[in-house]
Amino acid sequence: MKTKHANETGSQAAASHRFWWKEAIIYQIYPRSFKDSNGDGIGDLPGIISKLDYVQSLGVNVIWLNPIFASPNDDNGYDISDYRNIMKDFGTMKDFDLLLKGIHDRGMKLILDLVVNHTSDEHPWFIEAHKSRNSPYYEYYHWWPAEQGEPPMRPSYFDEEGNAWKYNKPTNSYYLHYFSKKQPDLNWENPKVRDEIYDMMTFWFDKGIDGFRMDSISLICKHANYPEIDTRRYPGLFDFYAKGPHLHAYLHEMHKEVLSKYDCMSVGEGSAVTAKEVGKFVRPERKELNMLYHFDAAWVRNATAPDSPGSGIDYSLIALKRMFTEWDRAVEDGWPTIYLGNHDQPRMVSRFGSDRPEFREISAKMLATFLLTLRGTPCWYAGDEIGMTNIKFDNIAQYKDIETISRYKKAQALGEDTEAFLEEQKNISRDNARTPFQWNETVNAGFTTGIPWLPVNPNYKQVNVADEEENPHSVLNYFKQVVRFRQSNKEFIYSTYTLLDVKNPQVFSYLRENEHAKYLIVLNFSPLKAEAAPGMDLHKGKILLNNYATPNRKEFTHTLALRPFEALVIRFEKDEKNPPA
Ligand code: ISL
Ligand code: CA
Repeated sequence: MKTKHANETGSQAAASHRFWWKEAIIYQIYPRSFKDSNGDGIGDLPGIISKLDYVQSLGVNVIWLNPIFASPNDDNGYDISDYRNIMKDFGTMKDFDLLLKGIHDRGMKLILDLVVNHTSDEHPWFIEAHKSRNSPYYEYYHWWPAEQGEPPMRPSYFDEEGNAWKYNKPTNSYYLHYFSKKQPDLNWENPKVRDEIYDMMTFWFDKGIDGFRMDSISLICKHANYPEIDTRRYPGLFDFYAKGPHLHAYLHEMHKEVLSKYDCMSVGEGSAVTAKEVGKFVRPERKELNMLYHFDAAWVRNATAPDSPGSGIDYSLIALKRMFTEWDRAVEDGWPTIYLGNHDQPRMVSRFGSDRPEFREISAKMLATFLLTLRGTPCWYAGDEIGMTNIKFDNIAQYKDIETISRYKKAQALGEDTEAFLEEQKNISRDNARTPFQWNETVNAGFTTGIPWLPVNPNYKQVNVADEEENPHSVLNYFKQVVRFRQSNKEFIYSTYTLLDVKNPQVFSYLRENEHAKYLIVLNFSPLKAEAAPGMDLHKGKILLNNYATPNRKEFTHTLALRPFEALVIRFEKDEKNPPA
């Protein structure tokens, strides 16, 4: 599939330049939790194949699968032991080929997860490397020789003791692992490692995949002389990890060696990348990646205080608005990607909407309007289209996620308040988003005939695809409506974005504008009534989308009265003689 490549020269850099990946809606599937075909309680590739008609019915056009490669599953597939084989739990290469064909036959595309910051410690490279300093694979990883004393402090994200160095006796040295000790970091400084990775990427492209989501890509390049880190400058230290000296040289090289040869999508996970830095990754003339997603929205709840006690919102919506606007501007000449939830985050309706029964559906619809009408390619997490919510486990024994478990153990060892920790995990643990997909109201929500690897959310009798397909007012049917609006209106996709009503503590309003029309999007993020004042004459607007079944019939002049979590998309024709103010 060597066609005209996706990352052309600077002259084509304009944000309006059209590519399929800008017009895509990415549908993210966590394979372990989507559909089990053989009753072992674990979702698998044949399960996904059996549900491709459903995915197609949504109107989305790109599927992103979390890692499906051979793995001992210390971190659910983010610890890969063989990049060219399929995880046994998920099926075989034959299943993969059928899946890819099924996706392409339905006019959709497939992107895979590229996990190359680290491998599994059970990858043959590491098995060889850890035996001897003389192994040709030793330099595939990062080591600190013990004769030089204790290695400089490096924190680990998943390690129970928090230490990213682990001593290895046969080599009398420590290896580096930013994540768990079963996820040793690859040494990108070694050109052989980079060649292996580019070959592996080429292997999958030649099979016909359409791109990669790149895991932890900002962390791949290390300061390989291991300086002591100034913790005042980098308090969390992940910030330091994301700024390795040759990072952009490597991404540029990857583009040249692989990405430039295919008409593909590349979307990086931008851990610790700031809005100021994103341009370096995605400005088209730099020839690195198409898009990069950030963590700023995910952290807004922890990082900001409510705007006003009367807003009914327990974080700063004004900060969230500013943040999305800043990121939009930061990639004015590139292309944003938008998400509010994924397999690492809690369910978006529980975090940014409300999972209280009276608000769950309406707020899930409001958030769908948001994700699908911002400028950028939306990354939609499977299950959000039916309004799936956090499961909120009570007990540490219910959790399967290495992050929650290792942090719990660490808190315990430090004598910290584990009750408070568990309360917090109800809202933020990654397992909240990993519970099985809710297909119908039969046992285990139709996910498996066996025992599901993670419990099904008990609300599956109210929240499931089968019921929502029947109900014209369901979250699912509203989602499809917004998808249709976006997919049938390419001009809208390329429209500019402008934030309005900046200081409103309850309402997120913005204008999308092109040659022919202006679209006003008004979103009440609060469980209370609200008023929007977008600062324009509204009376000529035509309502295209409204998440309430009973339409908002108010005559609008300059303000809009909104019901709790109400969302409106209003179109204004552009008439040169009579512009809409
Ligand atoms: O924000 C972070 C550090 O700044 C972390 O969230 C970290 O970058 C993030 O957890 C990376 O996530 C990805 O890599 C992990 C895996 O467990 C996640 O599921 C994946 O999305 C290790 O491969
Ligand atoms: Ca299975």
